[in-house]
Amino acid sequence: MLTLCGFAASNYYNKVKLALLEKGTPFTEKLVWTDRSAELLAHSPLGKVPYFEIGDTTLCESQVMLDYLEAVYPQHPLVPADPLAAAKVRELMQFVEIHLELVARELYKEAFFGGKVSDETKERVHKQLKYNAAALGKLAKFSPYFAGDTFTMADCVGVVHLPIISMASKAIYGEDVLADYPVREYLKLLGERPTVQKINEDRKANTMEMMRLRAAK
Ligand SMILES: N[C@@H](CCC(=O)N[C@@H](CS)C(=O)NCC(=O)O)C(=O)O
Repeated sequence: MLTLCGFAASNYYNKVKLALLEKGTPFTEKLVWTDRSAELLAHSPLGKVPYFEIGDTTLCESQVMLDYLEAVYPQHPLVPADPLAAAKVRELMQFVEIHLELVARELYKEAFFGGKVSDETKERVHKQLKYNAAALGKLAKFSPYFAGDTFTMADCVGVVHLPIISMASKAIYGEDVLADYPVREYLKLLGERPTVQKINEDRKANTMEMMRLRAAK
């Protein structure tokens, strides 16, 4: 039995959870906050979530976790059988994470958590985000799924990261760097899936809990 560790407000946690739900893989969830505790660092080298507990070992890095799932539970595949088509799906996922999510992440402190990001960082990130967002169209399909006509693991990335990137850029720059893409229609389509509805419900509940704990500090 797999245990998914982390918290449901995390986009990377939800990427993996959505893949588990879509594949129908049995799993349990363990609530782990990113508190840099010795216990967490013993399981996840940088104290990041998500990670799996599998027997007496652990596995971190969401993409590696998805690839492990695909290898061990090949039923309900989330990548095409053709190796090149599968690589194209992963290319899109990696592009979004390295060139959009990780870039936008520098804004989250101010966009979502009441902190402050320097003007220099905002300017640098804005330039990078605009440039990278323009290039997303070379890989993303939205036809109607993120990587083409079938739901794939790229959708586990699209549905969790695209809204956050849009929200962060709107909060900081007053403009959505993804405005040229049909993100709203895409999220509406994916929102019809019970798996995505479950992710969204759990995310909202966990975000409330996170805010309650912060306020109590
Ligand atoms: N590359 C990692 C990124 C995971 C990540 O950044 N998780 C965030 C939560 S959404 C986290 O653990 N942040 C706490 C920290 O960086 O200390 C993955 O794909 O799993």
